[in-house]
Amino acid sequence: MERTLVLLKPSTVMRGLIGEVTSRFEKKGLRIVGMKMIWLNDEILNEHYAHLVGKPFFPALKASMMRTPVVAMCLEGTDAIEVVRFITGYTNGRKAEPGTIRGDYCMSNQQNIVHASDSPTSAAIEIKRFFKPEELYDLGDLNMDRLYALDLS
Ligand code: IDP
Ligand code: MG
Repeated sequence: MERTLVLLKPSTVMRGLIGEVTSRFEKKGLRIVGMKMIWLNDEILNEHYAHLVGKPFFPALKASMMRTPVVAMCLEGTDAIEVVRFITGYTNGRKAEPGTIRGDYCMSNQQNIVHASDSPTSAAIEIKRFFKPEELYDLGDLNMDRLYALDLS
């Protein structure tokens, strides 16, 4: 069972899509084990997007991430990191496949609806960045038989 970090970006908040996008993850069968709104600042964004410092769009990206609070959520499931990236779709919304979240909800490369951790290493770091241990819940085997049936190992 894996956990991954998702942020619903300010474009999602401003466009009233929090419920719809959250619903995509829930309907897929990912379990929400932590969820809250946070207003991000320079410090956390410099850390979170450290791999993009120096890119020409970096200041605009940071400004766009601070326009409203974001919704941070920790999602749990078998192969959750890969599954969430797969249903999130390609970074640029104009190139993302229809059926993916970015493909269905945005036209932007920058304001592309969600952030999703891209590897087990970054998921572990990012979950810690946005959640204290006591803000994450253990749901035990709740609904597991319906979500996975005999897939469980
Ligand atoms: P990802 O979100 O698909 O993992 P990254 O390359 O990690 O993509 O970039 C992080 C975020 O930076 C993207 O989600 C997007 O908001 C923004 N971004 C990435 N590349 C560009 C670009 O070429 N122009 C504008 N914004 C970009
Ligand atoms: Mg990334």
